[in-house]
Amino acid sequence: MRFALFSLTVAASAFGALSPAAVAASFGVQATGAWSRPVPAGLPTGAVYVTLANLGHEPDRLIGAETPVAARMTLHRTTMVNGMMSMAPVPGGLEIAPGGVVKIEPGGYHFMLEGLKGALKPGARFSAILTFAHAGRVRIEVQVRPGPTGGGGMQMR
Ligand SMILES: [Cu+2]
Repeated sequence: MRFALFSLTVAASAFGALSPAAVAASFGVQATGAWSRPVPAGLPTGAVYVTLANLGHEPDRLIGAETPVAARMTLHRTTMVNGMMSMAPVPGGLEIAPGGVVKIEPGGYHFMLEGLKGALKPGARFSAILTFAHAGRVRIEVQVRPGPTGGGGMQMR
């Protein structure tokens, strides 16, 4: 898996030296499989999931995220406390070891979308920017689709 991702990075770098995505990838973080559950109009919150791979030789750190579809996009961690699911922002960002893969997926981490500006409809796509301490800004395309558990993996209240 790591080798496949690495060759993708090399191809991207060779393809367009001026593309921001290619420049970011050459510093070693690859973001794949970004998705979000559908959210009907009028609801303020949603969640984004993605797999991050650090292909570089140094640790990197996810330090921020933004998207045009919501006022705020913040990394949260879901934990079980006394049998109740709760979530909280992750202080200090998320470190990814060299060669490491972090799956931001239901039940663990998620990017919390707050202040959604409209519905997230099944089949739609939207963009987001993830910011890393070393890799810089990495643009992702988020696909809106139902989650593997039918929407029950993250409770907002
Ligand atoms: Cu959250």
